[in-house]
Amino acid sequence: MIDTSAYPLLSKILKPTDLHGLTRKQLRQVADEVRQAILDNVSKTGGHFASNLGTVELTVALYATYSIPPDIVCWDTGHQAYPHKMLTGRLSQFDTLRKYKGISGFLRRSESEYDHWGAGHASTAYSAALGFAAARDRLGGEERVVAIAGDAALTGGMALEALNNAAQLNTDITFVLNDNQMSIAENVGSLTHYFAKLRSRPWVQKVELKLKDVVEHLPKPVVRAAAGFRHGVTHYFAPEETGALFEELGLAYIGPIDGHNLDVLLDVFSNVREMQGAVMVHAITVKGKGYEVAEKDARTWHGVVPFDPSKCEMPSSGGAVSYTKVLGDTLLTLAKEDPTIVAVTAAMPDGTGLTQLSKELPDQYFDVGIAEQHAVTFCAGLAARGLKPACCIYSTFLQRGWDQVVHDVAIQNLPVRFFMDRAGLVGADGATHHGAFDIGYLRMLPNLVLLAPRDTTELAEMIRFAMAYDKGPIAVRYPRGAADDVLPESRTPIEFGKAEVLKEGGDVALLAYGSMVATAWRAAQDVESDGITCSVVNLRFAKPFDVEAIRRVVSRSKAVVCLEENVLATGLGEAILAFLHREGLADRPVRLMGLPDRFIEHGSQKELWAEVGLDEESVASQIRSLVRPRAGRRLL
Ligand SMILES: Cc1ncc(C[n+]2csc(CCOP(=O)(O)OP(=O)(O)O)c2C)c(N)n1
Repeated sequence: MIDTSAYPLLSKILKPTDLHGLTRKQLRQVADEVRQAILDNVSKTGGHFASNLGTVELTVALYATYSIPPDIVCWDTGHQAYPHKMLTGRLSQFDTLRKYKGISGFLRRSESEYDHWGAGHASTAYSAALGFAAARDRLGGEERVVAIAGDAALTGGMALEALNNAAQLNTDITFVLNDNQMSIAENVGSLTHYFAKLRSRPWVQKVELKLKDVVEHLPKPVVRAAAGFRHGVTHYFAPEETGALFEELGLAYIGPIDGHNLDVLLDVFSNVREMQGAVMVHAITVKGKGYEVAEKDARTWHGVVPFDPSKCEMPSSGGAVSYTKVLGDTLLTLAKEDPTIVAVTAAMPDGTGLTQLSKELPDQYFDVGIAEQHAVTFCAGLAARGLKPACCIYSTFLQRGWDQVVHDVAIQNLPVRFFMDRAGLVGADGATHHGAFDIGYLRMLPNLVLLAPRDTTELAEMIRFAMAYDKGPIAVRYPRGAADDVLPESRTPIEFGKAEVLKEGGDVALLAYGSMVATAWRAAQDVESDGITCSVVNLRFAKPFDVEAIRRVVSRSKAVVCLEENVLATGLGEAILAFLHREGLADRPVRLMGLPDRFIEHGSQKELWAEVGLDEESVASQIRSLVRPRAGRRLL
């Protein structure tokens, strides 16, 4: 529990309606205390930083003017909703932010009754809020519905799909566009230029009377007749701008407004709450607001590790070379040698390791925005016309482009190379970000080859292998962070569909995939002290897996353990078990180790591996239980 006495007014706000009745001066103080609390606490725990400093006034103003409950607020992604958490009774828990069993870094419907919408992936809030509004209209209710999304979230197709649907539903809803001109990196695409154009218009400063006039003097049926009313309001505030995109979509557009000017925000929101139809409030904010270095370099300060706030610098992460860096470096080297290689990211140049490549080879680099579906099909087009696309993407975000992988890549058998970072448990980002499903969702697809390296050196080899492979789609999955360097340095070259047998032993065959190879190796060493001998197989390929190596090693073993950092349902273990049955090799005990059939929350990777039984100790005890089912009795 943090000491909340440093925030005398904020600590008294336990729910949004506690803000009602406070003077504007007091609301200003609450906002200042929220900003201070973000700095004090996120600098200790790490977490999303710049985005949250940018939403302080927006949140205070919204919660001071809307009535929550019953009103509903849907935050997009949720990485900018720490002020929301602080105003909904969770200030004292900020020392547990993103920690094991602590509060999540995103919104979770299970965490708080005020988290109306859970997220982690971007661009969902507008759709969800429309669902809330349409359900209210059908079920009967008076609550207002608000959705807040960043400018980069609008590069995601789903947000635009929702806006396209909004006016047609003829429902009352407030969309807020939190425009800070940034994604994690600079925002991309034509919409961002369009927003810049809107930003250049005179800012709305005095909304209250004008808007009230409009609302009060329009008879209800006219107000309900959405188009006329909306255009009326829009033109009231922005007479010089016609044909604005939002207007054309049938929304009333109000903006741009200063997203840090509490007075303006309070005026606007208290009036917009009374408006009918779909309204878009365009608020201009500054990512990192109030912490100078973060304002200047919001990209670096988007997400932070613990830092000393007085020093104004982010400690360097140091340590072993990450998988992400190896991807970036290797692809850069290959792309320099071969100009037909192109790298594609969906708004994650830093996270996927492509930043250096983007600087050195800008013509061989594409950032398509938060648009994973488009990224995949764009790569399919690039491949169809003869380039060699590397689609660099997190495992969790490729979920969004799955139909595109099936329909546009696999069915057409196009040689798109997928490099899936953050496969397995990612740690503090939690359930929405774990790469828990990709083995299943890719293994089932005809034509697609799927592999995973045992360490970073092998990743580099697999990248070379994948970029040279041109017979169809191929995907390499690798985990967050750096590799465990426990494995022997001797290596065999990557061969299509071939595993690498690292160690042979007669008792238990450990068939391990990707990140689990090192864990299997450590567990095998551990049980050796009990006289138990294991084979350790680095499977390398999940599809096609090496039936010969598996047949050979298993037939010499008394028991089998399959290990993967993926849900067991649809995982590689299930496929191997089916194979062993077909081969008549399932007559010995076979254990499948992987992620259980539930969503895993946040925590350090170590804590989470221990929780799900994928740490070295759990694997070793599984091996012992196979060899000695009852204490002291060797059955096998
Ligand atoms: C589908 C998806 N792709 C990528 C991400 C990674 N991501 C997290 S926040 C973010 C940038 C969001 O920018 P914006 O919506 O403008 O909000 P801001 O941080 O600027 O407030 C990205 C790309 C994600 N969360 N979801």
